[in-house]
Parts: sequence; C-alpha cells; structure tokens
Amino acid sequence: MAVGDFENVIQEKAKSKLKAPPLYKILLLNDDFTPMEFVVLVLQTFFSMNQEQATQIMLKVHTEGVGVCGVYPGDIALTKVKQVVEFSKKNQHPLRCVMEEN
Ligand code: NFA
Repeated sequence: MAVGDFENVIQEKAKSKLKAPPLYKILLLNDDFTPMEFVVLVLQTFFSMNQEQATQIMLKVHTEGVGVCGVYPGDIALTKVKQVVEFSKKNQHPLRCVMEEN
C-alpha cells in the first residue's frame, strides 16, 4: 500500500466524522375522527408547543391534510413517532404520525 492510500483512508475518516447526521421531519396526518383537542394535546405533550402553536399546527393539518410538527435526528424522531402512535392507540384515536428524511 502506498503512502497516498493511507492519506485517503485518514481523509475518509475525517469526512465521516464531520458529516452531520440526517434529520427527519415528523408529520401529522389528518383524519375525520381524532378530536381537535386531542391533536393539540399531542403537540403540547410530545413537541413542547404552547396552546397557540399547537392550535396553529393542528388547524394546518386539519385543512391541508398534513403538517410538520418538528425536525429531529433519526433516533429522537423514531422515539417521538412511537410515543404519538402509542398514545393515540391508547386513547382509541386513529391519528397517524410518520417521519420522512429531510
Ligand atoms: N379532522 C379532525 C376533526 O375534524 C381533526 C384533526 C386535525 C385530526 C389534525 C387529525 C389531525 N375532528
């Protein structure tokens, strides 16, 4: 192996260390059954929104069909999606929550 090859290996490592982790958008999807107040509660509980912010996002999802509730690294995004889905199921609401790479 030539000296240049080692330099390439070191260069590759340096690059991978500097690369920012991918971010994921968390989306809420509209449905006809989940009460508006429940969606507001979800946004306040899992996305640290106040009443005003939560109401604004809920109404966006209600009127446009979909809305972004936050952007997070993969592991955090996955945890939040699971929490929202579990909380919704527990309360017998069909609210859908998904993540999408930015
Ligand atoms: N569309 C639901 C209703 O009219 C409210 C809702 C908003 C549901 C946002 C899901 C997401 N009760």
